[in-house]
Amino acid sequence: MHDPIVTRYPGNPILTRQDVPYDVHTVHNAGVAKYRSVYYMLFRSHLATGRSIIGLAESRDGYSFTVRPEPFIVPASEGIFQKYEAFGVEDPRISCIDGEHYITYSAYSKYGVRIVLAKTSDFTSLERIALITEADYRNIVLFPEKINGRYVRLDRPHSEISPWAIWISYSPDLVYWGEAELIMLPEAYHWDEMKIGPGAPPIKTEQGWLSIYHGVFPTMAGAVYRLGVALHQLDDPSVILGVSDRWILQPEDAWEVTGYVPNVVFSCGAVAEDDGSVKIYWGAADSVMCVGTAKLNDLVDLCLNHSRAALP
Ligand code: M1P
Repeated sequence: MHDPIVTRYPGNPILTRQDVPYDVHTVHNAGVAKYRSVYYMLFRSHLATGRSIIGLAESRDGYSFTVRPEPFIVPASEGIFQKYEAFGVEDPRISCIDGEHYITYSAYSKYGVRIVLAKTSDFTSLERIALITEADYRNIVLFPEKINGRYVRLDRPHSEISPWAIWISYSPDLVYWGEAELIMLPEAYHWDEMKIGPGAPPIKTEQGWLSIYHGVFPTMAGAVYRLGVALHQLDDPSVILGVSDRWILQPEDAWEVTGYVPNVVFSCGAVAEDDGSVKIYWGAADSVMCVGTAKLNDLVDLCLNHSRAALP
């Protein structure tokens, strides 16, 4: 038996629907950013309609969060965003680039799922910038700095005929994206064989960009969502230096195994700390929020020394 790579916080789950001062049925799939010593968590919640909104919670230690009295993002009531957010907003990620906090989230409507780019400077007001994909895309993460003068993102388009895999693309201005390229595939008869998708925004390490992703395995009792890691080359993140052959986290705790969607751990956010550790946040069973810690060096080592092929 391997030692756990991720050490679960003993106080999990750290956020549940009971902590939210308005009526929601779940709390999950949160993007998290640390800014001026405060952890900001944007979390998704299902309403009684089955549609989702996004709330905001704050913390001084990354474990104990207080939820703001009102939701932070609800479907837009006017303009182009109203048309594409009508069925709800989901799975936010936060990337801090040049002092601005950019948020990418899924916008659902009868036209499919697209990604909205928004920004906030203070986690009080929100400015929607643009819809940055067509339908059907989910799981978009922005790299936290420009690389070779361009913004870079990972994403996960999905269709009936293509594998649900991780792609990369580039932008001069965060709005117009291009030069898309498939860089990582699920591997057949492997823990991530059914589909994969980017999780938390990539973290810069000396050896490369560390990307936490989710991989899905089909079973007779339904899909199992686990987390894995990949390492991208610093000056050209389309080059994957290694993908860990083993997962770093799988559903084990009771609230990960049962809930709104059973057997799911799903990350949209991780915070690298000054001591070389990383706090990884995950939604458990699409129901509650959890956190655990890992050493960045251990995750990099898994990618480089216990690798499988990125494009098997
Ligand atoms: O229910 C598990 C997850 O399923 C979807 O994720 P993906 O498209 O990457 O498989 C999303 O609905 C996600 O929000 C959800 O947690």
